[in-house]
Amino acid sequence: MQTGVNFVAKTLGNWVSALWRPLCFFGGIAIRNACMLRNQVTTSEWLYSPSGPRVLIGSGTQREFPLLEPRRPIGIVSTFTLAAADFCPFPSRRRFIHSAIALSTSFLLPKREYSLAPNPSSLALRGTSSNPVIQQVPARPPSGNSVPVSGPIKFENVTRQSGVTFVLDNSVTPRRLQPETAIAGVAIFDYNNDGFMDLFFVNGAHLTDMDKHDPRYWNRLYRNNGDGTFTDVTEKAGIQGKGFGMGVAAADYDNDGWVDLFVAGVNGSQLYHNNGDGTFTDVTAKAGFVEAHWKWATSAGWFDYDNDGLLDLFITNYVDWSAATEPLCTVGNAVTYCSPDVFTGEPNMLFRNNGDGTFTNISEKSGIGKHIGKGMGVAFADFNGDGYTDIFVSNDTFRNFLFRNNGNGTFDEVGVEMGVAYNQFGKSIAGMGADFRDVDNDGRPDIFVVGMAGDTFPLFRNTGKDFEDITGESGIASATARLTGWGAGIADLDNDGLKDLFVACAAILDNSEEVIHLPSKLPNIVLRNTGRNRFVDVSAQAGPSFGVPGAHRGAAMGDLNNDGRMDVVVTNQHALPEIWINRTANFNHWLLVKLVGTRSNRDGLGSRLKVTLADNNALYNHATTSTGYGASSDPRVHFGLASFDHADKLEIWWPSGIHQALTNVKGDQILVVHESVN
Ligand SMILES: [Ca+2]
Ligand SMILES: [Ca+2]
Ligand SMILES: [Ca+2]
Ligand SMILES: [Ca+2]
Repeated sequence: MQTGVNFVAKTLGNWVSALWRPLCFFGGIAIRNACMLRNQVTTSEWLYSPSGPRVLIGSGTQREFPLLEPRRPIGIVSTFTLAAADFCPFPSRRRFIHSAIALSTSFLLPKREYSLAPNPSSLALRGTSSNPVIQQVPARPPSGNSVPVSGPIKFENVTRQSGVTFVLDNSVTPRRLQPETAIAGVAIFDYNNDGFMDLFFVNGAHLTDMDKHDPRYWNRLYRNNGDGTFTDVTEKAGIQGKGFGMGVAAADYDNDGWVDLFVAGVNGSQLYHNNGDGTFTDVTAKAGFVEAHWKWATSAGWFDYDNDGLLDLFITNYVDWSAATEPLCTVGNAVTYCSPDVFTGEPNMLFRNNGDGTFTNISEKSGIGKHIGKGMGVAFADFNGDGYTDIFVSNDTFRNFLFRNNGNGTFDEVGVEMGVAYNQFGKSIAGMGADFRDVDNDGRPDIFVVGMAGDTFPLFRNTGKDFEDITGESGIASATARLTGWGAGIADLDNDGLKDLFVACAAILDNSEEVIHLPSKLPNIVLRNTGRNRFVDVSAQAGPSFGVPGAHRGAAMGDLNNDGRMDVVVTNQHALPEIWINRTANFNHWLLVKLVGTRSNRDGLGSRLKVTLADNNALYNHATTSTGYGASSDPRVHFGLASFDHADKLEIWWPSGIHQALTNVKGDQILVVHESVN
């Protein structure tokens, strides 16, 4: 963006009104009026000159506003149209200005912000909770004794040489039926316990009969051979599937040491038990699931809501849909996928694991079933540090849900009071994928959720009391305002100790070129965490093939080649998936922790981990496989250690309540930790 734009930057105070007006101006007449109404600030005609305007755009923190004068703001105007339209309705003027300013800065100055140097300290607040995980909160990311040579985050798409030939088939119909655009997810999991993460892809079915008999519609399981190649073992595993699939959730629900699979679908879902010999058995009926349970399920996730050592199953349901009743939706002469608004939402479901291979539907009893939404992604974390795992659900064109686990078998939906129900403009977004992790290493899990163009992708920072929307000031709003995201994940992609963001992007309409004159295929994006809760879009530096657009959907995160760099697998409609091997070149160290629960669930899901480095700074993460949209990620808990070759201390708070501490843990290894019952 610096091309052709000539800035003058200086620091001034009290330029709030002057700075604010041009942002509204960019939004056009309607937006300008809205701003005038709320804030009684009149627009200046001199800004409205269509030829060569000198536009003042502020940036910086609240007290100081460096001014930027783009002498030739070509190309800026169009971006601000969208951003300003969203910013103007912001209820608090001060906050609005701050957000808008942050947005303008990061948009105008990507090069200035883009730094490969070790990161400055974060803005994390210090914890006050009595919870031991949250209590000790060194606020700064690690700064090592030796400076790491940090190259940009880089990915290489290795699908073509990997042997993975899966093509996601959504069975496009002339009517454009709703499930077509919503598919589908992917799992990164180790089904044969050889230490290499394998891949499972969910596939569609023939429409409108929802039949999977043609192998083109089979779900596919690929064994990771450990040498960069994968072998299709679908038939041997007996896991071709049934019906029109959506999402997948992997975990060892029966604690036998073999990871099992739940596949969520439009017309029924399936539970597959891993037999430990390379085969799976469909145990859906045996486990107590009946036809009446099934609604259109998009995602699912395993977690232990009552800490009894048995993983329970949460299923996000979307809308009440059938091919027979779906209306024909059009824009002009073009048939399009309908807005979710034309369908009735569905409640989500929670099934308790009885420990004998069966499950009990406790959706009503737990309070989960009381809330009707249009569920898409689901992510777990203990946001309030009470030792019980909570649930975040993103809803499509409906407010997000945050189910607080009360620890007594019930949940309260607290999305509104906690500040995560709506985006910073008070708007419900077309929520898609979500991840729920501690991005600023203050010991409190934050929430990242993605939506459609105009929503921006909210980042909700957990303050310890509630969540603060930092999408604008973090730089994420400007990077994502024009994007539509599906899969999403939070992971430290360059092992510098700060978790970064990855989003699989594509429009919802496959004919959006025709309908709204916008591309239907989009490139994925990666946003680098530069500390101080700031993120920079580094997609352009992420490798020569990274910017290739696609009809991307699900994204799972994990380390496929066990080199400590987190890889990403993205599904792509009518195309091969993208297996993005992380090629980031630097000298940063890392740690992958594979948990083996004994009193807790065997996968250790829900465990909270804290790494303390030699400079007393701390890093936090927790064990979960439920990330993004319809995706299931590597269960191992990843840490980038920056320049530190070891962790002074690794602490684990298991769901059982057991606290375990290891000292002087060597970095650059996959560490297996068995839950200590002493
Ligand atoms: Ca494996
Ligand atoms: Ca199992
Ligand atoms: Ca990072
Ligand atoms: Ca890797």
